[in-house]
Amino acid sequence: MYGNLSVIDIDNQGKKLEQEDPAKVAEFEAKIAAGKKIEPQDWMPWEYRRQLTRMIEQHAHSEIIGALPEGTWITRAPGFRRKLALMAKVQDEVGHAQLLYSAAETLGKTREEMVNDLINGKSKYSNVFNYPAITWADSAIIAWLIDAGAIVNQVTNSKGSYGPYCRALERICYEESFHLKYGHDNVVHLATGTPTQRQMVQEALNRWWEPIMHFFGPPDKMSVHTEKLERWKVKLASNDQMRQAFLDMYIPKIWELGLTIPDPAMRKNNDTGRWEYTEPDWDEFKRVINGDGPCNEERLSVRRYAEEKGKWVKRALLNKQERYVAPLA
Ligand code: FAQ
Repeated sequence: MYGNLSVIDIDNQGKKLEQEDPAKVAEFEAKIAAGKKIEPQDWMPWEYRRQLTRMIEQHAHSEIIGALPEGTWITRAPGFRRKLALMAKVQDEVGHAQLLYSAAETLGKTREEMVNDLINGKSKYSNVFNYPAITWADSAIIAWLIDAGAIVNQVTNSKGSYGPYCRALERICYEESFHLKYGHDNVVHLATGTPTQRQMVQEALNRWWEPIMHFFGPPDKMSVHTEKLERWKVKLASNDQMRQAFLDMYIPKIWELGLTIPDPAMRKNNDTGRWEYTEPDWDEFKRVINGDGPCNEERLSVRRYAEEKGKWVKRALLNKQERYVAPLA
């Protein structure tokens, strides 16, 4: 499964936590408890390596697939200034994928293996990018609220235990905060515009609300990995805590713009301090993350096409001695 194991300890490959040397595990966990970072050359339990590889890889795939729904709006963005800004944002997202693939590679899985697992449908990526951006307002809602959700998650996790991932997240968050401002500006423009513009942005919010609620992952009671990831300070908050933090910050901002959350049950319970809402459809979530969403097929076929058509660039970069002639189509 792992093609390039030269930089990592291969002795513990595939081991369950109970099969690891307890003294090494204790030392590793003490380091994490003391707030120290784990670096690629450090000993780590196989399960930590496996979990981090899974999570960082899925995150990298999300960034690269995440460029697609908004990317389709570059040529149609209203005005030159917005075209430029959107182009820069989309370019940033692809750059985030590069940073994250590099961070995941430090754990031993090669980039080629990760890309193959993505285009063959083996790896997951964020549910939200399997929905279409039908109007310009959809692209505004993505840039504002999906980026906002991503920041809530990533600022928290950037304080985590694995050095390369945390450093990548820190840099990514700086750029995401520009994206969020850009998205907010677009939503404000539409929400304070003509009745048609207001209707357009409200309809986009209605379409995106459920995917956004899904974005933070299944409720804690259904989450498979949270317990282990929290124990090792990879996740510093649970899925429900992240969702609550997002609602706390963004529901007031959405209401401020006169927009309606498409969930009549949404309210803050002042006694518990928690937001109450209608549980989103988790069967739909499972279908979408397992390949059966509105755009899964389209997203992966675009990536397959890019991979196929870009092969000659990779060959040319990797083998500078040879001269390559770009294919015409
Ligand atoms: N989508 O046990 P848990 C962005 C899967 S970046 C798809 O709770 P965990 C930037 C999960 O993998 C967005 N699958 O999992 C941008 C697992 O399946 P597995 C991406 C999901 O890991 C903005 C199963 O469900 N961000 O948006 C999702 O503890 C605008 C059970 O779930 C990250 O990747 C989902 N939403 O918690 C780009 C951040 N949720 O692997 C362009 C890093 C869960 O067993 C435009 N990741 N699953 O087959 C994380 O923080 C965590 O992995 C969670 C999930 C919170 C996503």
